[in-house]
Amino acid sequence: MEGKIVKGIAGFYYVHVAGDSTYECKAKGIFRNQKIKPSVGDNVQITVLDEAEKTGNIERILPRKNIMIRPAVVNVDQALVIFAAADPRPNFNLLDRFLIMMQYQNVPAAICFNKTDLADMRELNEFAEVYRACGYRIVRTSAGERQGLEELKDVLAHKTSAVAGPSGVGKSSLINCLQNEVQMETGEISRKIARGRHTTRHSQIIPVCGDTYITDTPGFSTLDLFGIEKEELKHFYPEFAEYEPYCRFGGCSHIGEPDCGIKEALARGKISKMRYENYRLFYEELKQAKKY
Ligand SMILES: Nc1nc2c(ncn2[C@@H]2O[C@H](COP(=O)(O)OP(=O)(O)O)[C@@H](O)[C@H]2O)c(=O)[nH]1
Ligand SMILES: [Mg+2]
Ligand SMILES: [Zn+2]
Repeated sequence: MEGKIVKGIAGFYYVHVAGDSTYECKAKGIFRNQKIKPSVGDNVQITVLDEAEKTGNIERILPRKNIMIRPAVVNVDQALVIFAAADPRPNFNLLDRFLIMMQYQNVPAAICFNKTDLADMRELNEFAEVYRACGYRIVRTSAGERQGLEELKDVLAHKTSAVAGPSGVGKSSLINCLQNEVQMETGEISRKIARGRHTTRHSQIIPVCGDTYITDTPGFSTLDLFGIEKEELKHFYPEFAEYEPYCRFGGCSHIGEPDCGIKEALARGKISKMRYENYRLFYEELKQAKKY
């Protein structure tokens, strides 16, 4: 049988077989045979040991499409970066870091602004427009009032999406709105108690329906631009591409050089000032990091 590892805890792997159910599996012999450790997101072949008990053994890990480091999930089709429109206010520095790291890992990203019920919609639409103009698909939702869920489902359909975003923005609440099988614990209190079966302490994949999967991952509020060279940072800004041919210098960093297409586009309001300012900050950060 073939399935997908949706969760791994203490040497057990939970393998979801579409249209069937979830088997608790060991992975005896896998490391010896394939020299890799099973990971959440792996498509695997299993043999059933006990059909009534739903236990099995993983026999083979099928080839991986990609590997995401943070969150640690394999075979991801896209990232869904979730921020709250308010409470907490979106941190665009962090949003840009997420987008850069996803692009660096070759994972396309869509952005979800949740808690629209608390938002100043005019302000939110302006922010959304900045990112839409960069080529990102944007969804606006309220898990609280169950708004925007159809569009969100449309973005997720037939894909495995990795959720990313800071704590408290409503990641788990949204996942609960999308399906009924697994109810994640939500809110401040549950995070403090952290004893439930579905608190977000490990990465896990949740079947939404058919071939649509979503991962819930612990939120994180800082993100290192790990592994990126300052010279390649500009490649992770999709909106730069159109204006780069107008830079005088081929290797233009768009910081201090004269006749820079990006800075001209910035002056004409074609590139977002906020996005560019973060670019400069990140560039400087990567430059400093290199020194140590
Ligand atoms: N007003 C409002 N509150 C929300 C919404 N979505 C989630 N919340 C609340 O925000 C808090 C954090 O939600 P949670 O799903 O645990 O966030 P996570 O840390 O990103 O998984 C909880 O108290 C939720 O009830 C929303 O759309 N509107
Ligand atoms: Mg959560
Ligand atoms: Zn330039």
